[in-house]
Amino acid sequence: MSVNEEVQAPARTPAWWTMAVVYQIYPRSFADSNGDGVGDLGGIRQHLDHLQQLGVDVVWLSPIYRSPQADNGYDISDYRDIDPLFGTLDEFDLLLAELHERGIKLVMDLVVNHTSDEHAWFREASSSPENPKRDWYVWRDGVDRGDGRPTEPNLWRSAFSGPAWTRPAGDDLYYLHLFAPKQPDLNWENPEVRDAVYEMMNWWLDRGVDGFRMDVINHIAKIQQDLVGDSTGFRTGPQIHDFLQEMNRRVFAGRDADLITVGEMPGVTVDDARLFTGVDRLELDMVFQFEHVGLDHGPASKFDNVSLDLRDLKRSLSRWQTGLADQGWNSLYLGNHDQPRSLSRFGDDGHDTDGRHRYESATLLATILHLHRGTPYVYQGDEIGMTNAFFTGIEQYQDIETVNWFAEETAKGRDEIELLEALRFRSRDNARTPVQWTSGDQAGFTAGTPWLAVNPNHDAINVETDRASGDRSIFDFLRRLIALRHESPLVALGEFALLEPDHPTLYAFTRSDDEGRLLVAGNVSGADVEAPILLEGPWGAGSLLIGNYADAGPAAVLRPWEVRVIEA
Ligand code: TEU
Repeated sequence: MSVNEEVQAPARTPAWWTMAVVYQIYPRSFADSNGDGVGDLGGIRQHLDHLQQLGVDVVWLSPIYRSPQADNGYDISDYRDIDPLFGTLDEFDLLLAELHERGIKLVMDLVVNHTSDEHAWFREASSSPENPKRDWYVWRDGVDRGDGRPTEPNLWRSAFSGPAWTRPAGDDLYYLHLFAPKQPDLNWENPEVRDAVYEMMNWWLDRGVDGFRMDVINHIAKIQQDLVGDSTGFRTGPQIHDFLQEMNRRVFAGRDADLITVGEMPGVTVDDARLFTGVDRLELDMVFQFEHVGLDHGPASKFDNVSLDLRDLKRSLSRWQTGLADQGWNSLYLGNHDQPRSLSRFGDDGHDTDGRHRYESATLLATILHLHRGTPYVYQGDEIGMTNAFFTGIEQYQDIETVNWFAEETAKGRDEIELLEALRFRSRDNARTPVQWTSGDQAGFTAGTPWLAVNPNHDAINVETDRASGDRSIFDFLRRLIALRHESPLVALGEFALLEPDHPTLYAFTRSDDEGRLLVAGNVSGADVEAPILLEGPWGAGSLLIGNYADAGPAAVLRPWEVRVIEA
């Protein structure tokens, strides 16, 4: 079958995950049960009530495999073991059983674009050019760029600074690493690599896990001629569809109805996503796309902050809604362990703003996200409105991307104050500070010293305080949004239509199906906004399904960060 062929999906029962909500746990920052300062499986097991009360259907764990932790576990040295930092396989089995008892599924992070350089496969591959595992990785000759001395095979840069190629001491060739030198890329063109990955995936599914979140999975398909040329084909090569269809046949076939698969895919377009997620193409259930989280990036890099124009965000998300309406499926997210905290990025976090509307802005953002069509992903801490870290010194940061970028830019002579300012908004560590459980010591995260500082605002922002806040609890509001998706096919599946695309602060859209319709109208600003739409057509006589102000307020004005979902 031609890989680009689009197949029209016939009407069928919607998959369970169209009504599901996923909660992402970044284990090292969730909860520490043994006082070593790093979150672990024991810590997760202590907070299962939290997840169950929130009502999420699925937990996705960022990597817990054995790893030297150069990239916090996204550098795996053994795919079939748990890193001692987090626990043991026995403890993992317990966690899985306890989640299942509560009706919660568990998704593993699958990091197979690259391994750790300490994985046995790479140790063998780098031991000699004749080693049978040599071709499991991507090796190329250096290129003479005119000075008689061979340098890297092409000009690709690592996402974590420096060239994407390293020549080990004593070796003639360079190996490819799109991320850190400690994360060598696997060679997916080699069928032995694919066999080994599929076997490992089956091993986890046989153990009982319910699916995979696949790290940079579109990077497994490189455009081969570009590996020695200087163009940009390090991802989404045409063979990607063959790889994913093969994976589907070899791993998911026969059990896919119970599973959930999501491919993380930087740079993919709506058209790509239609192919990856069209039901009859048998590739993936959904993808994480990056368009909407790139809108506030300047031309230089992700650290180049430009202010977000809400109109761009609305148009972007709306294009994905429309593009995947008849084929494929959206994942919905505003933040994760790589992105700034969504409240700091889009809301009123009390830092450069006055913070009076932290509750309203957090609930507004959640409502907009959860009322789109797709599967929503909640990142740990968002359920209580956690904010960026706002570190002030480079020594406070741990993230490899942050640390390397700062060193590279200071070496170019850039002003440190300016760099720190950029990190304050963009460093991945903003989302990685420990979950704030209480107002007490280390926010109740650990009895020891946390691997990354707890945000000082934990005295006010923490699970205990939020849950005692009555009708101003963000957790409780989110719980209601999640329940709404479970109860309402209209919320899960209804058709999406954007209203007021050119309005700079009003975010309005409708959802509709044969049985009913909803209007979502939100004020993405700290000032009142006129919203005549609230009185137009059927909406004036509609009823409020959920909103984030306790009293009714003016009929056609939305107050600061107010959102209303109206049923007509
Ligand atoms: O991230 C891939 C990715 O493209 C980026 O979001 C990345 O985090 C980086 O910020 C680019 O600027 C995935 C994981 O989510 C991330 O944590 C890993 O570091 C990365 O892959 C490598 O495994």
